[in-house]
Amino acid sequence: MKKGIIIGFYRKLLAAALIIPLMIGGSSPLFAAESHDLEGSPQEANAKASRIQLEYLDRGIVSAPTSEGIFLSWRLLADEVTGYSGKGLTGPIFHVYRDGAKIAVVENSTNYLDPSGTSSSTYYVSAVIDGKEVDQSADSAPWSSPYYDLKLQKPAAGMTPAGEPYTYSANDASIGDVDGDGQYEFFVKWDPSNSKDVSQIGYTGNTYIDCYTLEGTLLYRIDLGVNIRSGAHYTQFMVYDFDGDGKAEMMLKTAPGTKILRYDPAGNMTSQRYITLLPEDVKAGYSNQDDYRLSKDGYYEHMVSLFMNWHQHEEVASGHWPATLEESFGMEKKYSYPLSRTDAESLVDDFMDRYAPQRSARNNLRAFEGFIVEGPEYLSVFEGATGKELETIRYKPGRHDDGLMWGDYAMARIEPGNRVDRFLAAVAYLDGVQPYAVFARGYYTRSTLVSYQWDGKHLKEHWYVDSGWTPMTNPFNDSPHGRDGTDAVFGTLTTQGAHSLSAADVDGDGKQEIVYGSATIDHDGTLLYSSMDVLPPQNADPGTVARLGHGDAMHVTDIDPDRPGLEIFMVHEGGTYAPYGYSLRDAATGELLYGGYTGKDTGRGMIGDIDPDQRGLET
Ligand SMILES: [Ca+2]
Ligand SMILES: [Ca+2]
Ligand SMILES: [Ca+2]
Ligand SMILES: [Ca+2]
Repeated sequence: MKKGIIIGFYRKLLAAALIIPLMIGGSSPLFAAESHDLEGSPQEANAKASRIQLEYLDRGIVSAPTSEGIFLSWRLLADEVTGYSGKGLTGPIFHVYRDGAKIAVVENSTNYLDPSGTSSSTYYVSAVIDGKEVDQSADSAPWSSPYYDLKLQKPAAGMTPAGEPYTYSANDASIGDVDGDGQYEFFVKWDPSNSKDVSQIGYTGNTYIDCYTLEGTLLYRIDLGVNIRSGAHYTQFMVYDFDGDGKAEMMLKTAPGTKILRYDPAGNMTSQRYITLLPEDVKAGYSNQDDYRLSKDGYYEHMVSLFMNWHQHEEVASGHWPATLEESFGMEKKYSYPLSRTDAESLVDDFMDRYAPQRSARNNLRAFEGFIVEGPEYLSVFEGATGKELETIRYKPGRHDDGLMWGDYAMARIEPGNRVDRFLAAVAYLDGVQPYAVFARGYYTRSTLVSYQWDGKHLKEHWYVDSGWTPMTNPFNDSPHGRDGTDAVFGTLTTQGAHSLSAADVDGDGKQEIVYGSATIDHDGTLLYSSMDVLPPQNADPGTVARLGHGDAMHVTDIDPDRPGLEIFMVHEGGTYAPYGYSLRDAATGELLYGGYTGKDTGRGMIGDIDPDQRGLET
């Protein structure tokens, strides 16, 4: 068959549920869902699978030279799966061809090592059902190396407003078939050498996201602009075919100044186009030329303005926070309110030069610069193949302020712009049929998640989860971590989030939940559970019930095959305020299976089958 015919064949398959996604959200939930399904009748499983809107991908055959011959690997497509055995999924057998001659019959596997293969061999495989070859893959010629080197086009080096030079290196990546030919394209995030953690002061270079073909052609570049800071927590880009037209879209947080750069085949830029600002923002005077990055002086002014308006802050007016800043800082009352500019400046000086350094020697607010704490925040959808902006909406929820309400000034370490700017995202089959985009903001204090459906034209909000603010008696001296948010339903979500989230069907109904660190949001946006336990005797406050809490690493999959369903392994940061430094939980209920108190921030954790003599994975 010619390639076009093969593509036609696969296009037909699109209607019937296709390939098993390789990975979603760090686990393979659909795989797990199907395992559940297969426990019922195969007919039922196939009926369910046929409703799921999956990626349309080709056989994906690749060949690579090894010291023992040419290694071939290809895909098994979802509709080809007939069941499973102790060795994994079962499906068609495959005929392997080298230079037009059949050299092997492969059963229960999607790879083959050809000891007689050479660098000039050409391969294809055919799936065989009921003794008949039902398709034929594209031809594959071995790579020149055991890996494939996709050439990237590194952005030019730059200079910050403070005169610091920076360069670029490739960072996060994602994949999606943007043009519907069944072959993945590649999305690469460029990270400037001065990218910053949200707790670190300073300017950063812009973040870029490139889209390349497998052959290395740069299709376009999204320049996020100066109003999106660069760092691991700021930009989570989701690449997926959300509307099921066979072509992937990209969604991510944007801001005025974000633009799409296009190139000719020689790599020369041919056009640049800014995203569309919301009409009310244009009316309010915002433009794509804006630069909201705070300078040191700008931050000082920002604080003067905050202090001058102290008397009318919502939490002050309601009596939750001290009526005066002197009281907040533990000083005798000196000034009358509303504060005059002179008095506000005196208080900002005192705050920056005395109060903050007294809280922690590491607080250096005079040097605070490079953060973005004002200006519109957007969520944009881009067409995967061209980078064309399809829709831009307001990012939900907005930052509200520079982190004051988020507790960024409350702890000993004063870190404006920290907790407010923690972002996570995922693709999840919330209804068991379609992929939804999930975007999350905050996890140490106020914790929020919002899910969207993309119909090809517009984002439609599906559900919204918000813990509410964590109440504080004094935003400049309090401990907001581990405290319930104001929302009656989602208040316990605070401090449970991790640095990642996972989409996984934890209760086996075919619909994916969001495993949000130590809590899990059910597929319908309700709270499934928020894991808590009693602090052990060696803790400073034994007997108290506390959250399992935040952690830096989390893994969700069928860790213990002898227990039904999935398990969650996580490490925890809470130290003496957390019941466990590490925990294994039942993913359906959050029930603890095992865990250990460590009394310190347990920062890293991993799972894997390191001992083949023990069933299941080790943690
Ligand atoms: Ca493609
Ligand atoms: Ca699409
Ligand atoms: Ca479920
Ligand atoms: Ca299990």
